[in-house]
Amino acid sequence: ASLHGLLEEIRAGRAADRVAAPLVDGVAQPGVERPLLAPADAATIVGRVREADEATADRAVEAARRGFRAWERTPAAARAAALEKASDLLEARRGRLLGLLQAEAGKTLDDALAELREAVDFLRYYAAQARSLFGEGEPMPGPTGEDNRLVHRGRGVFLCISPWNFPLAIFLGQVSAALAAGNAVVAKPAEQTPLVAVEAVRALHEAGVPASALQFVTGDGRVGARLVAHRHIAGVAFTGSTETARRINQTLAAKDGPIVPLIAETGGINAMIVDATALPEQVSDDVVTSAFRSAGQRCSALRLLCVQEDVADKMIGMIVGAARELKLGDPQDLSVQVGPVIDAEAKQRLDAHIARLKGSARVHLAEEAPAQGYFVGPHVFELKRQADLTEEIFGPVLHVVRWKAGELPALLDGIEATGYGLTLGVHSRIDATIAQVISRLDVGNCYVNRNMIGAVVGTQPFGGSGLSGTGPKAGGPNYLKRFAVEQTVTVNTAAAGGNASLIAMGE
Ligand code: UN1
Repeated sequence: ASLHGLLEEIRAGRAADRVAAPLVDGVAQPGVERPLLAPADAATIVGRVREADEATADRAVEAARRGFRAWERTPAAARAAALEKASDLLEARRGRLLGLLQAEAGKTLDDALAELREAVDFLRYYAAQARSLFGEGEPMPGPTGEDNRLVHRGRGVFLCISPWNFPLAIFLGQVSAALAAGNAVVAKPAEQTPLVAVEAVRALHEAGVPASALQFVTGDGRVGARLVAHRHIAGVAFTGSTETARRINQTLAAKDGPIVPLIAETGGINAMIVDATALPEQVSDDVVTSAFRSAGQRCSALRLLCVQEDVADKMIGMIVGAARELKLGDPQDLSVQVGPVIDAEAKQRLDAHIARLKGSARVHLAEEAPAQGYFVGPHVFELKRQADLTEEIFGPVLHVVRWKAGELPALLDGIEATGYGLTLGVHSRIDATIAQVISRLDVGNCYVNRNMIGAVVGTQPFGGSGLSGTGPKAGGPNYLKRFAVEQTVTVNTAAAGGNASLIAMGE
């Protein structure tokens, strides 16, 4: 379709008056309503969210519990077909979804399109995985006269808590994986982005996921904490801050009853190592993309650029020159490359960090931001040492350090010592250097001579270790298994009446 046609669809999709209400068995629940303001101007009401209270949260878990058995008994192929149908619905509703991603989450059209693509990919990838993993079970080798199979099945009620920075893709990635594996789901979107999430839930319901198998609970961290503590939650998938993941883990550990797994995808202080042999134009391009695209609001984004001294002035100059050209503003304007940050709190945190660094670091770039809306201009600061950056800064702020030949091992030790391990970039034309960097760092996603964002579902399984997450990697071949329990079924096929088809009944 033409760009003009797409923009028309987006305009039409934006017009509707929207409310995201908690859905228990598909029925909108009462609650206090709060307007959702567009981050681009902090004034336009994009829609309203109706907040769930604790009683609603409890009811959603109970309802999911009742929905679990029927959904688990639905053959994996039928579950997969429902996810695939939902992916078609998302594509058919792209105007509305892109419009919401722009208005509610402040995404540029490029970012919104990439996110819609990723959401569709997650649905189709996990559907395909469900077919192969959860169908007949995996035949295991063994003696004749016996049939051994490893069967995967749902755990029960899975709680999915998702972030505002990918309100469609990560929301659906978690939910579709849990559903594909045969779990009932209680989904809690980020409090900033419930409108696009409820669209995703509606698409899944319309595509054949029973309302009882997918419950939707709005609200902030208090509601999230209530859900995590509920005794009938059998597993939790969480993407967000390391600190929240830790709190979730503590709550789960303190609960009575079965041990509950947590699949967490958290933050990073992602570094890129650039040596003197790197191609300057390529580095500049990849740094600007990795640090400033999506206004730096990706957990994969580049935070710490480490450049070899010999080329540092030249590289920093090129990067600053390119970053200065970025157009900041309302993401609904097609020429804009950097949109707003998500809310007032995010802006305050970034502004405070920037003010601190203006007093303590060398300032290479400090772009002004529009006064209205939650904007932060791109910044480039040079730090004296790697250890000066101790926390994840979630926005368009790039930190740079220089290293001299011989100092690389100590620099890598310092990066490793942060405990984070999400993404890593290496730019070099020396294979031994590339191998040295990658093998020293326990980082989930390593990118060599390219940018560090936009992992592709099924191609670049995504996720980190240490403070950055538990694994398994989203969009990878092992993700679904963590949402499931394993059951080994051994049938004596030599016994009278022994029949391997018993296994299908047992499933
Ligand atoms: C996140 O920002 O929470 O590779 C994770 C990427 C995305 C990052 C998602 N998959 O840029």
